[in-house]
Amino acid sequence: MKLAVVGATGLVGNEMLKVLEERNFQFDELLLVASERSAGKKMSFKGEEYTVITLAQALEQKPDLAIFSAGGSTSLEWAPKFEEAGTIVIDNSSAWRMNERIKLIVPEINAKELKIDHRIIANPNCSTIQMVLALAPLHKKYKIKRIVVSTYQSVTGTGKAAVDQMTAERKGEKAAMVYPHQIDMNALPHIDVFQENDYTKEEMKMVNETRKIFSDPSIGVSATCVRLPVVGGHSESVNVTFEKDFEINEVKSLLSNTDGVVVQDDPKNNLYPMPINAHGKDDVFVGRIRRDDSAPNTLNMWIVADNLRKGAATNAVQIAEYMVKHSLVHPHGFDR
Ligand code: A2P
Ligand code: 11C
Repeated sequence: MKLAVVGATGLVGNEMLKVLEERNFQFDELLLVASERSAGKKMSFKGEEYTVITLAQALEQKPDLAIFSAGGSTSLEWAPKFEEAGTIVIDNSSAWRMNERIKLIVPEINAKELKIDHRIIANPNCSTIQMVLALAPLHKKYKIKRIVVSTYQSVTGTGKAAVDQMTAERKGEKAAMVYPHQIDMNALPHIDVFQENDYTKEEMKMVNETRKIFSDPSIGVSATCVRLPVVGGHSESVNVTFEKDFEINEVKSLLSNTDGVVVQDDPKNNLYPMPINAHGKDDVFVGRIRRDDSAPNTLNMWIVADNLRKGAATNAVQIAEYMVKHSLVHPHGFDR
């Protein structure tokens, strides 16, 4: 099996390599791919040195599996070329997510939708993944009617250049501006580009991706996405209304028994999820679980996860693991 990591020099790519190593993902050959700017650069994986190559060079080598985290336009242009060459593409960008022929997968929720003819598979947006993972067991039991979510997102979601902007501002140095405003000591209610309807693209991803993952276009979702000068993870305040009523203890127990979810909810001891603790972890942390007494069947909770892990690299590697386990990736040399 020949594996390509596209965007290997970026923040998600870097996390991807850590996750592949930690989970001992099996392959025979690894291609580290980035832009022409990085071609020839040396990187190491499990103590071995690799030379970064371009997308064109990687394509010539016809990898069996490629995990893309190099932005939407790169995926839009190159994923079909790899697909054509017989490569399975797991794509972290927003380029393919809402395409009807493409599956949008959070393995714990809908991996069963994956079949042999799916050659490009989309990884959802980080803020969507952590929210739907925590909501999935509750949706199954009580059926979601409406979600109102406000996010508090880490600068790592934008990439390396954004972390550099924040760090320079913090040191009082001149920063190369990635955001339209200073990010350090600030909060920007602006993630990704504004749409015709005055919501941002990030907000609309939360609406549309949630409906697609739950296969339920009737779920109401209203999102406000905010960037904070934080690294380590995205936090979300989620207010969710169900069709059926619930018991708080049952909600906590359902969440505690969900794979990939950890309940941290002991307000008397100041225990609640925080990005500083989620950093580097694969789980989604949930706390501040409480009834919203202002509306029927409505719950408040606080959801935190490392956006580079379960929000990106870990989820993508879990998709790859599922596909290998279910023989949906053919080893190198298999006659396609
Ligand atoms: P490079 O380092 O050569 O620019 P981040 O989100 O942290 O900024 O990382 C983005 C990743 O996507 C990097 O690995 C970057 O490579 C890669 N990338 C960006 N544009 C392209 C492109 N046109 N072709 C291939 N890789 C790209
Ligand atoms: C952010 N959620 O935090 C974004 C990053 O659609 O995959 C991921 C963008 C995407 O800025």
